[in-house]
Amino acid sequence: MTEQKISGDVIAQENEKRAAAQAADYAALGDRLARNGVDIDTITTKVAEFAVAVPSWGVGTGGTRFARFPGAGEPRHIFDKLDDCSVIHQLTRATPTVSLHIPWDKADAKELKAKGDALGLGFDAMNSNTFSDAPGQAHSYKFGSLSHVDAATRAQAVEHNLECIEIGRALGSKALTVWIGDGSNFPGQSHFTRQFERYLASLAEIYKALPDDWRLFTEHKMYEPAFYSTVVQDWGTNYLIANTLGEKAYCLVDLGHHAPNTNIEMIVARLIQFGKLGGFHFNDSKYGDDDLDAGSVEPYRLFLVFNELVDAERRNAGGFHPAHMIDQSHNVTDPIESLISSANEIRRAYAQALLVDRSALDLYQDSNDALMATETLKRAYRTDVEPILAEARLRTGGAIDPVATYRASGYRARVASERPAIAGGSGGIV
Ligand SMILES: [Mn+2]
Repeated sequence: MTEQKISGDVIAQENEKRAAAQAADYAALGDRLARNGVDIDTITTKVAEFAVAVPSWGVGTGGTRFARFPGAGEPRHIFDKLDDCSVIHQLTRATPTVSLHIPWDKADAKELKAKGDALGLGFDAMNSNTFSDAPGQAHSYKFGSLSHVDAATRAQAVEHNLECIEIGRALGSKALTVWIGDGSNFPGQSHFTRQFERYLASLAEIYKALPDDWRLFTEHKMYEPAFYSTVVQDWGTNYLIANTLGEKAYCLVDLGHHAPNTNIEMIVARLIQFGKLGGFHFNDSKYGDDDLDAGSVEPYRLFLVFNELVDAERRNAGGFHPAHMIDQSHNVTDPIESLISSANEIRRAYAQALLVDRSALDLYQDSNDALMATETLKRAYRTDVEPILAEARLRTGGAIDPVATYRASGYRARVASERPAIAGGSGGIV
């Protein structure tokens, strides 16, 4: 019996208030889609099957390098974090797994597994951390980790990643995500080639320890914390890494890790074409790695990314099974509400992309009809798919309106009385 943090009665009462309107809206949208030969239930079933992992670090309030303003009832440790993650999944039915971060979430693996099982949650990709120093570690990562000039520091960073794999094995995880803060702050500070050679050698050692049924995801980021150069700065370098390491190595695309205006959907298409798209860290951004809620600033771009994913799904692109994860920092909202909303936005983009008339699009592309080609995408994007998203939640035991239901449940006030506020603390942006 799964432990439920929100009472089933609250969900039922809240759904009851909205059931008639939902049924009417779903029927109306179903009629409209049927006129175009689309069966709404087929779309709803696919949406209901679409899952995205939540990051354990996302349920704590984030911050910037200037300050962090803690919220009420913040999780004190990984077990509280898992409780909060289970609330998101209970209401959305879209987030059955949690991505852990070591050492922030370090705890006895058996206890973690038991807690996950009790809450009905699984464990997604493990995330290592060699971008900050853990208390008591022998060698500092101030000047890098896997690419550090000192062999002992590199060995320590490799060892940490091997430990993450071991913990992940005990939890049923099947992937390791490596993002490093290595780079340089000044021209001339680091030798680009030697630094990248050291990185590749370190990563090869980690790759060797990877279980056969695991995947290794490397994440590129153009800048920050190193401001002049980063070792894995873009998808080109990321592709070189995945290609050099072998078939279990894939590129992870974090939407916020690119320069503004970068055509990310095209990067996604290239990585799919060459069988190296590992998955995503979903978030949104305006200027840099803002880690804003998915779809909050550029929902059309999120749709265009999903347009590529649905296209690949339809034509059974080789090696295509991307991992979907959220990576966000919630600075001014209740993190649970932001993650609920983001999971919905990600599913929304997926549902809209499923509505693209692909045979029409093929014809317009092949006849150089630019206007109708782009209009075909817009037509799908303009469809209000909210009744489909709500129906997918309702049919799987979730909430028609998950944020309203969460607020009605009083969960935040309840945990606030049990969890004292933590001053400072780490927000965590990776
Ligand atoms: Mn990320």
